[in-house]
Amino acid sequence: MGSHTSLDREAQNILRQNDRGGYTVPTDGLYPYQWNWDSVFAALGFSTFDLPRAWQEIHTLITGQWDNGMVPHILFHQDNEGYYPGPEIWGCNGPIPSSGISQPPVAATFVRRIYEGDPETGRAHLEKLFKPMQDWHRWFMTWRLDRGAVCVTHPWESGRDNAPDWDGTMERIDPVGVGEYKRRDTSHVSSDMRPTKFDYDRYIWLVQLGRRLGWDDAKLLEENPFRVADPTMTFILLRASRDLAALADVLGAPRDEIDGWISTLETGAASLWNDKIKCFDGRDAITGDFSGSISNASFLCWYAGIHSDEMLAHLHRITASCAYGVPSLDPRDPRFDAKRYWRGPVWGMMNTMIGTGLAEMGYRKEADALATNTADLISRHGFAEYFDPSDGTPAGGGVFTWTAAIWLAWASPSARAV
Ligand code: 9WN
Repeated sequence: MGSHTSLDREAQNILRQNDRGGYTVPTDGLYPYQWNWDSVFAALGFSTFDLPRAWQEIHTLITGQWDNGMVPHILFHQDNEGYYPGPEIWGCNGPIPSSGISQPPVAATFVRRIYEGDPETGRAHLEKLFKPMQDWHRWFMTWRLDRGAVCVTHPWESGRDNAPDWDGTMERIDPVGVGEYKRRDTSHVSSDMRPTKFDYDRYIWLVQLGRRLGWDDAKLLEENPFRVADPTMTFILLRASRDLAALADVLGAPRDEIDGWISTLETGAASLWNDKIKCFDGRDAITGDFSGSISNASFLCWYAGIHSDEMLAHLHRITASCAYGVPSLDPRDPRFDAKRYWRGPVWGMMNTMIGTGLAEMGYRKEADALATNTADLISRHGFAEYFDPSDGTPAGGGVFTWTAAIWLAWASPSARAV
């Protein structure tokens, strides 16, 4: 186990190493492009030691914004054979070759935090970024609501690709005509840590559907069988809208529209409560069925400013049941799979949002315990993409950007000393 200052240096080196000039890849090989929420976490990490580079990361992300306000989940700045599906499969027409879906909008929250760290230099950046972020939020509010909760139209959009939240919906999709394709992910990482072929056929089929419909939101709303109200998106957009409203105040911009979104999203968040399992849960917007899962996204409620004693009880029970929390799925769930991606492993960036929410809502003890536990995990097992919650075995990609970033900004003892 290294000292925390040498780990701080190692984390900085990872960010530098994954920097491709203006944007950061999540990890070399497995993910060779700019991913949306990874990039915002990268900016947060950079802000601890290189502020101009942090701002540059966000500006580069925004260069990919579509005319309708959507900010894509992947920007394909350069060709690379190592990832499938690439830009030619997505067939999008944005300003930069991209995917046709978005990802959880963590930007306004971390832009606010970076700005508040140095308002003097941050002001000019804020002036440029505020409108694009508001346009992006408006796009979600226009196209993605179900009873006020935010829906995803592809599992990749939630950022929790193979979470059990989508199982019921995925089962109803017949990926007819998907054809032959060659996955690249399993040439970088063992297949038992990745989504199954069942999932991948449907991921690709949904991309083909979007492309056929020209990524037209109105047509997708009618024809896409995948539409799930997602706790990740809903809690993150709610939280980010509160931060956007605070930024509007800083700039003296009107905030009425944003306040309206906040109250709609509060109703939406409440609609994700599954009383059967006493937990916030994913809900199929077409059938109305809940997925019945207690996931790490369920615990983003505090990050969104929502108190819940029942969620606190789940958190205590689950974190007591494994060496490293918060697992992406309740270990008691029969679908739990300790190394398979979003069906069990621990993700440091999710812990950062959960811990931030806990601290802000006054659960100091739980917040500190989670940060200490995550710091212990990373110092013993490295900067992996995700980890087995039972013993910390690193899984997925190595030398991972967002794990390094959250070390620097949240988990490291140096981050907590400030
Ligand atoms: C698809 C980059 C991304 C993360 C997601 C994570 C994973 C991609 C994949 O990697 O998804 O977007 O190919 O598996 O699930 O959250 O942004 O790190």
